[in-house]
Amino acid sequence: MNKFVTIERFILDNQPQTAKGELTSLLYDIALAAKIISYKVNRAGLQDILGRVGSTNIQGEDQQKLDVFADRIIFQLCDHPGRVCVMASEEHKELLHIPTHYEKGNYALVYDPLDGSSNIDVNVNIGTIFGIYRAKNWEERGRKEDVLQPARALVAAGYVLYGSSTMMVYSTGQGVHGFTLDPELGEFLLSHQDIRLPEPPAYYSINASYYHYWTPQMKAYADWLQGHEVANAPKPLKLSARYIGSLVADFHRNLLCGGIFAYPAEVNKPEGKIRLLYEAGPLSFLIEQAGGRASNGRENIIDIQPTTLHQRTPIFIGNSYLVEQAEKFLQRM
Ligand code: P6P
Repeated sequence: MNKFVTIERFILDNQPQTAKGELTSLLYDIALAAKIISYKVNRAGLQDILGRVGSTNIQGEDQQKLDVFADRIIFQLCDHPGRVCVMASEEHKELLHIPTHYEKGNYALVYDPLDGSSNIDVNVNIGTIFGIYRAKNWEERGRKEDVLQPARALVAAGYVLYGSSTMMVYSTGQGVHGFTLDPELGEFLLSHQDIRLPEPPAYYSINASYYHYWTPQMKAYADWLQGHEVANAPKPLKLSARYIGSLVADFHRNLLCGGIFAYPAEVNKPEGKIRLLYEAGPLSFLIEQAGGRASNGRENIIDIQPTTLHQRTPIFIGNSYLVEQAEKFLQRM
């Protein structure tokens, strides 16, 4: 007899007593948003929802219709139930406040509604990334201080991967757990309990087309990842290259198979591309829960204090040994 464990049941059964209630309900709300977005993503080719809306987001990137849809769904499902006091989204320059006619809650939600959107029109996996903080000051109606917290302060983080199946993977600090959407039931069912990074790692993910823009130290690390012996470095591991160009998809494969994803700084782009608050931060929380690490090349990303909503960070995330080697290579004189 199959033991169907829905995400709702699992969240409820595994929340610390203190958190039962608002956080549990907020995770339900995000799971519901994921189901609605999944419905649209899986029909994107059949409805007039592919392509651009003709506007650009704060990042200056063309906004895809599905980006805008996903952003709106998450905000609308979370703005009124009274769990959240403020939100920050990749698609909005400023904070998203809770309308004054709604009760405010005690959590702050940060999210990238649809990461990897350049892959939408070519049917490649895309994803939603989210992080949940406890508000710093429960009296106020949500301020920047409530979202500008290091990822170590997260009370929950996760992602949704829209691919051959839709999966929701999250952690509340008690391990990383994966749920697969059963389209007939319309339920996320527990499919990957207690995900741990396997050893040895199998993959490295990096966009080698930027090789010429990297520092000599980063080039040496990339050569080492490819299997080249490098002076004064340990023997390289046998790794295969996989790069989808969709952060959530690359992260998810490395989480399940072992590996590292790197989006390093370039000589003229010291901050790299990946955003700290709603991409690197939540994923660094997850990877530590799964036995791995995330670094910007010098320090753990989970401990970086964000100063602005959309700041970027170089990122090396996954297998602890490979991340540690990245730091050693990058700190060479
Ligand atoms: P590049 C998607 O736009 C994204 O932010 C991540 O999902 C992905 O890992 C990265 O950019 C890909 O960037 O420069 O390799 O195309």
